[in-house]
Amino acid sequence: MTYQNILVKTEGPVGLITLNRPKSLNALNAELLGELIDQLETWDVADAIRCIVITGSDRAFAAGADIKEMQPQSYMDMYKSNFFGQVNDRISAIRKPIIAAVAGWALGGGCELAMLCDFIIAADTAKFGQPEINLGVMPGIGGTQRLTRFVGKSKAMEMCLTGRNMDAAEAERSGLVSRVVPAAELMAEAMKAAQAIAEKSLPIVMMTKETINRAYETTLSEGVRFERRVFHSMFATEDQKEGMAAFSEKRKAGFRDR
Ligand code: CO8
Repeated sequence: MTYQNILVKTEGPVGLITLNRPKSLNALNAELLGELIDQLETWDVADAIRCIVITGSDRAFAAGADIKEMQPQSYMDMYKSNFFGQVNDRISAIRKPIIAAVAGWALGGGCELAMLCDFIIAADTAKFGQPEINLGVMPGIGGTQRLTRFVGKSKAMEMCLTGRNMDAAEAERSGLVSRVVPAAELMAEAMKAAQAIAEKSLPIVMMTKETINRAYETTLSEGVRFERRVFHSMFATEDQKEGMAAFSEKRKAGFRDR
């Protein structure tokens, strides 16, 4: 499949998607998002891919949904197409891990896309924000919900109500990103993390992702119960036997995804 708005490559078991609409700072139009989802869904069921990285350019991860495309849309257009709803639902349904490697602007839908990934590694140049209020709307791809869960009510309210951005250091302090690295090292660090994940047992990785995501969907006691059930089920895998045997035998585990 040839794409117009994203670049796609693989490095061993890691799939890398680079958002590529440089003239509009990777503004997320329908075509780009369609291509992104298509590639994510393709890799989600491809045996050769074990972890996915999404990145943008040095200047922008993505400066938001495409304002020029959205401007003339009516309520009925938005309601009937439910396009942003599908973006949220289909990216949330990806079972393999996705890392966002963010440099420059991650605004509006760009910040929401980064938050839809499983964790964010940020360059020291990264800037996160939900400036939709300046456009007479609010976040619409999960931003009001995810930002509030990730950084707390006070910061989420301030950002969404005033449109103020966070720099990378504040994003790390607030728990929005897992860590900040020098911009020149962003891709190497993100790919290293992805390669490390790719060496684990893929089914165990997928179950771990699913279980952590339960924390946002349920009560503590139900989440712990879910964790226990999944944890017990891991003892039916060959990879649990191999991982623990390798530790005792002081060797590297050879996981077989079984
Ligand atoms: N959409 C369309 N075009 C954009 C966008 C965007 N979000 N962001 C930047 N561009 C374009 C600019 O129009 C400009 O194009 P041109 O050269 O043709 O004039 C080009 O990219 C470069 O941008 P600037 O000249 O503005 O670059 P600066 O370095 O001066 O500024 C900024 C960079 C601060 C990032 C600035 O471009 C900006 O403020 N962008 C808009 C940020 C924004 O408001 N994002 C939120 C968008 S709304 C959204 O994401 C809602 C998502 C959910 C909707 C769900 C509805 C149901």
